[in-house]
Amino acid sequence: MFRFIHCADLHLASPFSSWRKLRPQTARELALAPFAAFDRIADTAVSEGALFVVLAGDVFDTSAPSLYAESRFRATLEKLNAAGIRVFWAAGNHDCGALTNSELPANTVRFSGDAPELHTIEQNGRIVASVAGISHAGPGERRDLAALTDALLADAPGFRIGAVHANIDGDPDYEPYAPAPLAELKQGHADYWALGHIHRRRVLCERPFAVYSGAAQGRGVHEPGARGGVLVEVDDAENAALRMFDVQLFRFETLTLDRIAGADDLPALEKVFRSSLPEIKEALFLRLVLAGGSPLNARLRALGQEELTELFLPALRAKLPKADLESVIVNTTGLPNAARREGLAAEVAAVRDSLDLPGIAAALPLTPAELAGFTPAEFAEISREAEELLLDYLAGDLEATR
Ligand SMILES: [Mn+2]
Repeated sequence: MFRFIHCADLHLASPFSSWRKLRPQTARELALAPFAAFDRIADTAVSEGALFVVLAGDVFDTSAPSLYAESRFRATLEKLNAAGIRVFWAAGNHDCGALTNSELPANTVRFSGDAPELHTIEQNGRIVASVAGISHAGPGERRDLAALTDALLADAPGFRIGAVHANIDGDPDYEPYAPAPLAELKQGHADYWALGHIHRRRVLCERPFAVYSGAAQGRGVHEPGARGGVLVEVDDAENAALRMFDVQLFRFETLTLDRIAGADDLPALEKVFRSSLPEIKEALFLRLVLAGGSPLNARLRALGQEELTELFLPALRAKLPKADLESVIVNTTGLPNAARREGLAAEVAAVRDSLDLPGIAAALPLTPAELAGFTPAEFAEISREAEELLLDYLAGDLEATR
């Protein structure tokens, strides 16, 4: 039995630039989080007795990482080196030019961008695994890196791992770098494809495994949830078992409150907010979205971002002490004007009474049998809903009803 760890998309030295202006201290904390996340992955490798770690690209956010970023990365590689854990790094679109000509710690292989390489891993003097991979040669990689890598695995000994940063099966949310169809991976020689590029955790298939570990630290509300790496345990019959483990220092989540029409003052709105909060006890950055009709619409819209954050932070902290607000988005609309609505009600009722309902029913694309399927109570309900809808349209903001 042996274990290895697969991770990807660390995006070390990601700038978090959108935070800098408003909250420089927070920007600093966020910028350090990916380094700490990688360090936690290394700690997991050590504590789980992993033989090696596969980095499937976008280790750095940039091909020209700062000396600080490089030194933090090297420190973690050295920690793995000291524990006798090897590291295989297949660079992606973001880090294709990073540390290409630098000497790395003795445990670390950075795959070339020119041609795939194959390395074997021994345990107690016996080869238990082969790792093949190739880096992106430059930004905008269009070669089928999986196919190139697979060719090397054909006669490789032990459990076979292919490491590439690639868009498998053309995920439209991500750039089409190193594209390859999943069918090709399934028919190839690998037992496990360690993939990077897609930031969500995803097991594309088993036998062989084709796995996106996802990013190790979310970088905004577009990357919500728990994140980390994959611990793979391979038994002596080369059956693999996967365990996703979390390392993120912060989580990002979005909470949308779109039923706040009844909250007509601040305490009422705070109460809805508190009771809707997720039970996430760890460090959390929450985006609060207020939507739908609200009697507080105009007063909410009058506030700036800083004021909104200050307004809701105490209620958030009261329930989740480690949470912070990423932002508060006000997408509310006004409630339909009550007085105007009342004035229109009689007119709408008069229209309803003048309608030739049997005639309308006959014109519907329904058979008499289908129409007969509605009970009188259901007809009354449909009629009432239609009336409300018409009143909303006539008296209020159209969006308030959608
Ligand atoms: Mn990435």
